[in-house]
Amino acid sequence: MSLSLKMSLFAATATLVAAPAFAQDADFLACLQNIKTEAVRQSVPAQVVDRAFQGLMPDPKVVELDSRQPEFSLTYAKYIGNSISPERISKGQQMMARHRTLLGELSRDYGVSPQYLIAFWGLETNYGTYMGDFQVVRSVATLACATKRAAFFTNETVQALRILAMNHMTSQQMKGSWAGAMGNMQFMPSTFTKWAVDRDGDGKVDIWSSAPDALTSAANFLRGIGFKNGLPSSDEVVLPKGFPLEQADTTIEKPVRAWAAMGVKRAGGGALPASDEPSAIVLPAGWRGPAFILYPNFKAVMNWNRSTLYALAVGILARQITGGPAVMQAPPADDEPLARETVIDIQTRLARLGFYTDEADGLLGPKTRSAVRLFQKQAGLPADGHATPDVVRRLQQAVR
Ligand SMILES: [Ca+2]
Repeated sequence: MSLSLKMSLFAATATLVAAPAFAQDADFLACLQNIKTEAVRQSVPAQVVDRAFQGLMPDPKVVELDSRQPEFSLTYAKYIGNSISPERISKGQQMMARHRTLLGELSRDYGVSPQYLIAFWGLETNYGTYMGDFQVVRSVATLACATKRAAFFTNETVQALRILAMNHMTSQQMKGSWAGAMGNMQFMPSTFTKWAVDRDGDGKVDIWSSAPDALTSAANFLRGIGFKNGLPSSDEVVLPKGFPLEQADTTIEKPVRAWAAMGVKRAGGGALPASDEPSAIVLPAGWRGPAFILYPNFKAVMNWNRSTLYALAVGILARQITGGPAVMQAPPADDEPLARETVIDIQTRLARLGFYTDEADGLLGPKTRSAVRLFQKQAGLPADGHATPDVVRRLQQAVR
């Protein structure tokens, strides 16, 4: 699911790069034959595979979408603005009310807070309103046989075939995103075969049209990836004056009490929970924007989708669904998404300063942030690791 979501968010600002040539029919058929061998080894009846693969051709749309590269990094402001809307919050509240009994049972049986299940549902498919119309077997077989991620998608295709076998459905009925994410919660086939549950007792696991099956499957998955009722995934906080900004990083963990002792408070002024759980502070829009403390459940949310902005959005939506406040601190208005080529440019300059040793890949990851911090320190700027247009300009002037 992480894959499809990130891709779909990027799609709006993506450029088309040259699509790889299609595999020759013979290559595609040989690839399908390999997948069939593995599926049969995993107890999928051969006739189920044959029916799914009969006349199957690679999907050129899937190959094209897979070849797109994000042109810009996403900013916190843009991501959260796209993810959280008054409509999404109020529809989430309606869903909480509509499924109250089931959600209460799931909270008791699986230890996952209802508002998180509803928040994932809202972010993945807007509560089931867009689940994708691609044929999943065709999508994942195309990705297995015509892209560089063969091993991952070979397994996904095998798992998709197992779903056909266990659910007695046709591959035409099994719909999803172009990258194979399915149903209300956008489960990849391998997530489905490992975690999906038949809750309504009709003998089929239907994550497309049964809300009980979809929500229970999400609860089972979320528990499986480490979510526990207790502290939320994150809280907005206010940092005291003089807070050492280089400590605001996902890699620096302290007990919640230790941050409180440094003067970190909840946004709005309340005290942090009296807890010894490990936690980290992040500044997703830099030191001028909101600060968040990340509790252990944040890591569980990241196991669903490995994007910090996605995980922050889950926590923000979950809070507002239960009537909690919106994020109080506005992000700076002059923050801008950086073009991939700009990120490559600053990585190259940071490397010349000896601050960055990785490949210049155009992605704003932890190593780039850490290199930006070193430059900011040297330049006497607040060391938040956030590459604003101003930081980029100063770096370009400093390193020619
Ligand atoms: Ca069912």
